[in-house]
Amino acid sequence: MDKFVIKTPRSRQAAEADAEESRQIKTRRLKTDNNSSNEAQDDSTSDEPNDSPTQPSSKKLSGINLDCDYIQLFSKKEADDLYKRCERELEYNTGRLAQVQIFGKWHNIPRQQVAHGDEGLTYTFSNNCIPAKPWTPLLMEIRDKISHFTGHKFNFVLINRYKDGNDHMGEHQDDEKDLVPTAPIASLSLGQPRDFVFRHAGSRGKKARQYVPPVTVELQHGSLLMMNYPTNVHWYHSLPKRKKAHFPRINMTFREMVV
Ligand SMILES: O=C(O)CCC(=O)C(=O)O
Repeated sequence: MDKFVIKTPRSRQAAEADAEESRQIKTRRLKTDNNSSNEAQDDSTSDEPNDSPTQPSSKKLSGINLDCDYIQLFSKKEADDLYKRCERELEYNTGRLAQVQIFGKWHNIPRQQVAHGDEGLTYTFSNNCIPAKPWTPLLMEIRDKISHFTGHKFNFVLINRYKDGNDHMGEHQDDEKDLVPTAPIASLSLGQPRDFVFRHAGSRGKKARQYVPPVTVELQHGSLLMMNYPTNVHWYHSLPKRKKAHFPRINMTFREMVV
């Protein structure tokens, strides 16, 4: 069985991270490359590196009200092909749809973004309402593969493209009222591996009620992170800046929106 490694962030990492993350605090890190070991429960039957699309390995990530499954869903070749098709076919939002409003002022988001989904669905964050573009054959193919594997249906996908480690996503909860509250969010990563950090809601800020170590997962090319209920109710998540990440990454979060 694999093990979580509990360690203090290296000073270089801390310097690269967002301001909150740079505090010298202990964090749990789930090692996700095929050769590492960690404390998470490993549901796979073999220690061999996974290159088979039919037998993805799965690791359970759990903690206080934290329930996630990390799965290497696509082989390297499959993930390479999907990444190339995404780069050829996806068109990201521009103008107001690529901005957020904070204290009445519009700012460009530090990444590219687009949403696709069933007709009429929208996604609202930071005072901006993003309409879903129609599903494309590529996105339906990915959605259906994830649905087949997980047994969950999704009617919406939010896609973020990070050109390098400077692009990032700040700490937030996916708690929009449009989301079916108990439905899982399926997060597919393609391209540059990046750290994804969970922080317990009660451990944030000056009024922190309790100390729960943050949990960091490096999301690999072709991996799927299932964020199951009630993770999103109790934990925030972010994709911090990483200076050593030089290549683009595409993330798709498949969601079930209220209809
Ligand atoms: O790119 C990522 O992995 C983060 C995505 C995310 O947090 C979100 O879509 O809410």
